[in-house]
Amino acid sequence: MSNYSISSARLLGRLGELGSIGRDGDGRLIRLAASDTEKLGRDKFVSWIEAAGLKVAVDRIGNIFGIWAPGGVADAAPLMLGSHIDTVINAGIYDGCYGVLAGLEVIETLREAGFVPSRPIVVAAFTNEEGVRYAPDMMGSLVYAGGLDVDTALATVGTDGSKLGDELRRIGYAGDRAPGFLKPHAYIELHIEQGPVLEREGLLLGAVENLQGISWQRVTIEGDANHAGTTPISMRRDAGFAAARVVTFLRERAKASNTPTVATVGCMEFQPNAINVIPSRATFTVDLRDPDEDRLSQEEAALARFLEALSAEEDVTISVERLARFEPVKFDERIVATIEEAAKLRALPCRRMTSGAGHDAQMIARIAPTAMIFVPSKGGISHNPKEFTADDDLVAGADILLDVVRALTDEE
Ligand code: HGY
Ligand code: MN
Ligand code: MN
Repeated sequence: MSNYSISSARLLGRLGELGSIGRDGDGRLIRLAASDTEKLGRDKFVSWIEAAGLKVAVDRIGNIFGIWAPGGVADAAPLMLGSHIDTVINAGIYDGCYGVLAGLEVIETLREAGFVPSRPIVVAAFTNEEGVRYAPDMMGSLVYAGGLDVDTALATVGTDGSKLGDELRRIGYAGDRAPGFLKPHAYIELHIEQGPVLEREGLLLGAVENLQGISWQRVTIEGDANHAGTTPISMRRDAGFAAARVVTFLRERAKASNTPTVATVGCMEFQPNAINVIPSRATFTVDLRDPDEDRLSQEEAALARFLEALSAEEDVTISVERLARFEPVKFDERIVATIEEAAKLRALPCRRMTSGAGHDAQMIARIAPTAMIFVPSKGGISHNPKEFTADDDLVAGADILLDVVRALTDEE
């Protein structure tokens, strides 16, 4: 198979351009799902799809698709590429955007090379992968895969009190296509690793064979506001202290276990949040992950037991709301092997690995054979403006995506 290669200038230029869209006054990149800044990113992506001569489609949850369906193969199930272009708060420029723009780049390169695929090729940008404004994360791909009813998703109320459906309408991305309107023949997602493994092992590519389970919960602890100076420790119902005990419980338990379990308290709010008032309420989130479903369930049960005991010891009331729960996912062996084969043909060092992060691929794997390709993250850093992947690695990853796409659409 003669080696095509993507246009590095076009891919890297677009990554930089998209990465400049949605910066706040302090230069932080923030394109939360269905926000004004994300609209600007969406508009830019749609303009690139149209300039490439692809058909644009938007479904009811706002997922955007660029469709290349050459005559004669238009009715075949498409090969789907993609990821997301929404970001976390103060994000890097590669998370999600790399997979979407590389997918578009692969299609443009193949069209320019006169390649005629055996099936349509589609690039997708899924709505609300990050889940920062509206939980759960990977929402657009979950709806697309039939894992969440679209009207239920559109009714989701965000952390800012907005409703997803209203916001999609407001930014002009409440599409008309039914989620799932294209049933993929296969789905491949190219993504930065967002972890330290490839860099630590001096490897360039990850053929991702599975993805760990995710559990998101919001915990509310109710105590009593009281005077910080006059209230003896023994008489306090201190929601803030109780919350702090949960944070240390989670870290100490994960640290003591010799398992890959990870636990994170990423958001925490106190009420009334005043320096001289004992917090009457603490609201925080718990993100638990593990590649093994039984262990993940055990961690959830251990937290529930701890909260019960804590409530009695600290004389506080504790309530828990589940925000997301996804079991670990195994990807398609044939596609993983195709990724490894493509790396071998280009003599690029590659290893099989697990994804620590959640991705749209874990949802689309419910409806089509799916796998992912990783490239290294410098220092394993992500969800941070210091997120970085070397240009050569970005281009090599996109070339491997190109080769895998050709292998999967070169069939007679
Ligand atoms: O949470 C995740 O792993 C993904 O970045 N949404
Ligand atoms: Mn991502
Ligand atoms: Mn992310």
